[in-house]
Amino acid sequence: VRPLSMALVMLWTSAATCFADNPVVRNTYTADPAAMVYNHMVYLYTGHDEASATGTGYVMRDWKVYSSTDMVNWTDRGTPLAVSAFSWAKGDAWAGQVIERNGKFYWYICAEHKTIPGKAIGVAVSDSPTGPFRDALGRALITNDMTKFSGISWDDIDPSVMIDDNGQAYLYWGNTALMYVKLNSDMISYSGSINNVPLTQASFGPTQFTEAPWIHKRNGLYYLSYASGWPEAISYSTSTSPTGPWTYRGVIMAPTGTSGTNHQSIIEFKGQPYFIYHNGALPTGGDYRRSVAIEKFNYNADGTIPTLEQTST
Ligand code: FUB
Repeated sequence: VRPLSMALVMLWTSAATCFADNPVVRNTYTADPAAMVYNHMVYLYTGHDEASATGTGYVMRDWKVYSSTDMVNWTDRGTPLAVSAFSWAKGDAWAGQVIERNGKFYWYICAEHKTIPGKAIGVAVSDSPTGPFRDALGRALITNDMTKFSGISWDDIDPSVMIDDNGQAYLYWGNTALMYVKLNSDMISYSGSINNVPLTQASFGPTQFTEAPWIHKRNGLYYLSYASGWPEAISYSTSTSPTGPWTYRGVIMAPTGTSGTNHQSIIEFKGQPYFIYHNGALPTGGDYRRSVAIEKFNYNADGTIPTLEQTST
């Protein structure tokens, strides 16, 4: 791993450029990567860990975005969204995801609600993938008093969105309990009830859903990957329908060893699948100072995802 001090020197000589080696961003701590392919470009939306080296909790105030045309050279596109953009939120810029629909970009985020105890999910909108983004609703889309599946106040986290081929959009999210709802085509409202997703696991423990759902579709099959157990592995299930039933398929990545959490996105860019995740591998990194990393992979012939090792340089 390239020492942070050396990375900082390189940053000063090469203003907005990040590096190809894992972790891919070395001048700041980034977490919860959500990648979006749009117009021959990959946009990588991340959380931003600002805890001190001895910190014992998350310090997360805003979200960052990077872009690349080759998954090797990354350009820092700034910090286009902060918790302060949401008048209903009071902190904790936790994981989110951006998706495009009809030329608008919707950024689903999680933050701590000011008046309804617990985490909540909001949505910001922009005409550009790099912002500026503004709160689309002026209130949260999902709050803790609407969802009673887990009994905890931080279950309304980690939104992931997919628009199916027929135009129906789905929002998934959760901690301990996994939930989904059908979004309307305006992408900022929903119809029908909030549903709990039963997942079939091979066993309890390391494969059990913890958080960080990510939904993607390939060759007519829906893939639901998620952080499982503790420390978190990344596991996945598949289904022939976005509403299940889901069949457990295995672990994609074992716990990283440097961060208790992991959080993934899975994309295909120029015909190559990528698994994007976080660890604590930078010098003085760890649970609250995480870093985004990327692995290339190929699906097995039967559509399953192989187990992936972390790489670093
Ligand atoms: O970054 C804060 C939280 O840690 C995320 O919401 C979870 O997925 C875990 O990565």
